[in-house]
Amino acid sequence: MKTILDQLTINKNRLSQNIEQLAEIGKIGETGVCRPTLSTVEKKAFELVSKWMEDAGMTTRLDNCGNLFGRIEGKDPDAPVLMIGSHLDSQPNGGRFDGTAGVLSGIEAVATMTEKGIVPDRPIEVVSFCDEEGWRFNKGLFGSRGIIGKLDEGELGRVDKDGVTREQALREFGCNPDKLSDSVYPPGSIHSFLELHIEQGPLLEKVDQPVGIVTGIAGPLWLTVKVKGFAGHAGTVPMYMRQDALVGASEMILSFNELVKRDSAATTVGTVGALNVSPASRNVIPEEVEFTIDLRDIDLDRRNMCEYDLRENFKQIAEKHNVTVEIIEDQNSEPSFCAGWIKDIIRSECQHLGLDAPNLMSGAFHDSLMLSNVCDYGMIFVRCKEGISHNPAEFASNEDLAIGADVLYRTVLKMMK
Ligand code: HGY
Ligand code: MN
Ligand code: MN
Repeated sequence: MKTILDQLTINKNRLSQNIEQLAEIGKIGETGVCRPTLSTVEKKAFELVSKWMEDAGMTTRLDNCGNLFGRIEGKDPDAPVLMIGSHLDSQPNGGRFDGTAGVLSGIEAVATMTEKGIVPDRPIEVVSFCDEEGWRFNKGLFGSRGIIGKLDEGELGRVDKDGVTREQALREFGCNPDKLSDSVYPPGSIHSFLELHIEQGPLLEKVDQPVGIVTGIAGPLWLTVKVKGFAGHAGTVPMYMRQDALVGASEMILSFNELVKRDSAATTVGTVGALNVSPASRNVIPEEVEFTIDLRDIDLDRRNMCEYDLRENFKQIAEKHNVTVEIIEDQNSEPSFCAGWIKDIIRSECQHLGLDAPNLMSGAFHDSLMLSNVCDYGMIFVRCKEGISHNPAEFASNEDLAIGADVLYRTVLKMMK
């Protein structure tokens, strides 16, 4: 009996070699990567991936938002484009499959079409979006928001930990941030969007399936919380007289953690990933604390309720500790749902391969979340070991990645009409 791997059309070895070769760029330790957005490391990755795009028969370009595009023309070059993509930037201590699996599978699908002499009815573009992860400038999905015209005021002025602005980083990368609007796709010019990504969760491994069909993406709310107290001598200020910003912030963080867990059946998740204390001296009562909030849910009403409650709680805790609290909104993306017709295509292509692919929601956000503002989209998830991601231990097998890429290729053949 033919195994699934015997039925694949895409070139499994080329895909796995490309993934391994790309993983060397920005490599940390044995299996990790650090590929900051708009860095010289990402630039090297773009040079390598551009070559693979051209080998696959695509023309390539870098737009002013720092996005790398490969394009093959369709029989109707003016038809709205079928876009496939993800990202090559990584977390500071990330894994080698997050984002790269989607870009390289997209290239593999087009390379296979070119080898078979298949000309799509409509143009196809494979894209690596700029700054999907959002950690360098504390606001993500920059490139995908850029092409749909959803950049906010002040984006170019955001600075990284070294004081480099996004504007400077774009210029050094070879982009012209004075012409961001040139990168916007006119309404109706993108037919649909398809993204393959590792699941970054444990479900596919649990049900022993190599791929899954994404139903929707939880919407992230990113906040920065600034707590201000009063610096004092650690040895002389009595406890009852203190305005300790760190004690106040700690109580806020614990209250937030309790809040997001209150409904155990809910899909609400909340994380405080970064915290800074100043003046950060052992014998000075902390004057200022700044920490980040990442709150997500596929249910927007429930997420909004959580946000309201956390704001009320933080106000009360600040009063209790005689400190002030300021909450700044960095990012607010609503949840979105995949198009039924694309899910149906993915499901039928999985069935042709003898796969019983489960439906699943994505707790992680993706560039698809932004494209959902302008077109229908679908996502294919690939199993990853123990659901680990944003961690050098992230792992997806060559076999699962090849099966996912083949499902992507088959889905493209249907969507490109
Ligand atoms: O944070 C996320 O969900 C994505 O992996 N950047
Ligand atoms: Mn990702
Ligand atoms: Mn990620």
